[in-house]
Amino acid sequence: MKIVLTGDLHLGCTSTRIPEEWRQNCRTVQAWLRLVDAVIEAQADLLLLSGDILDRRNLLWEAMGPLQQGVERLSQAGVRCIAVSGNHDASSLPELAAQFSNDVFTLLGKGGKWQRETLSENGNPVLHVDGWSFPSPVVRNDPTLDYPAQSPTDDIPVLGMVHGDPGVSDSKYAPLSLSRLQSLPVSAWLLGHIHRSTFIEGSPWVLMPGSPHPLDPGEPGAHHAWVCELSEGKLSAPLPFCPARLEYSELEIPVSAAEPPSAELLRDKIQQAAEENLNAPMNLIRLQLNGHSAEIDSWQECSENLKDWSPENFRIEKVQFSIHPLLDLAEVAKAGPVPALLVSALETLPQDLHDRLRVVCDSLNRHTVFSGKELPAFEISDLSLQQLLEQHLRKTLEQLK
Ligand SMILES: [Mn+2]
Repeated sequence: MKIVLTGDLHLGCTSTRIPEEWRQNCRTVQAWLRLVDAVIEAQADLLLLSGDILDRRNLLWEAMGPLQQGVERLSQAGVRCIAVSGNHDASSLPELAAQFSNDVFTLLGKGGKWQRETLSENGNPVLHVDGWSFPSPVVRNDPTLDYPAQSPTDDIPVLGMVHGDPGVSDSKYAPLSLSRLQSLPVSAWLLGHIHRSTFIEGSPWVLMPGSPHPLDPGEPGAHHAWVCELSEGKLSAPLPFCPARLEYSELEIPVSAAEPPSAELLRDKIQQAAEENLNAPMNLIRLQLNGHSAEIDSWQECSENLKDWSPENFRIEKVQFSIHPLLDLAEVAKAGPVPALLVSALETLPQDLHDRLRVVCDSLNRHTVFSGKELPAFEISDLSLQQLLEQHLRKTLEQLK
């Protein structure tokens, strides 16, 4: 049995900050219809939707029609949909579900009550799907506290579906705890709500599928649905499926003091970085221009011209200009004891200062939202620590000058 997993489509929305000519292809409705085609083409048996399928801020008629059409086409191709509702579609998804028979579109866990649907293959039960739906847009309790955690009476795998906020215990969007999820007697979890995708191995594995189409620059990186196989009573780990046509990304372009400012050179550098780093047919780039130069104003002018540039597969959404004046460090060091100290720190960072900063960074790392052993903590590496310090020391020296 082939299963496609996704959530957070937010039908009715269009990605932000995109050029007008990309608009049509950056509607979430468009992404949904492409996903439907891909699911049919892959001959999947089941499509699982983990909430926030419909966006509450947008006109429902604009989203409801295409959702309905997609479900109908899937049903004709023999693909069943099973969904739970999220904070956005707590009331609209039940409305949609009411228009279909249960074997075409199943909304699990209506009214915030856990519900099980057992799927069969050739007349034999092969998979239990347990789901819980938002009864209203705000839910302050962890829904898994009511999960009927009786140990399964058969050997059939259980896939749990719930929309909620992992690791945020005071969230008003159904706080979830990853360690609790992984302590329950299920084989796999499909979550919804977080738009960036994360897969956590283990038993059960936990998939946060992310949104299959990105909505704004705050959702950088690859977006896609996922696919897994159920065979011989085992669910395989999910793999990316149907990549989004749009990707938001950040590109760093270094400029060296030896390079004379030129619009052509800048475009060549960006083009090369684009070829090396961009994968989607449409990419919206936030550019970081880094380096040192004696001709900052000219570089500034070159970067302003980038706004009118329309290459085939990317647009520049924003330029973060970080080119700093050239400093003759030997000269600056002569200005007094403090500049001399800073210059020497820039050349070789004293070990005790490095160690103390390392401690601060480690404690920052531990304070990120997904801290603890459940997910890897955000890393401030030694290299980025070095760069961070260099930036600040240089800034201080520029001001002293
Ligand atoms: Mn949500």
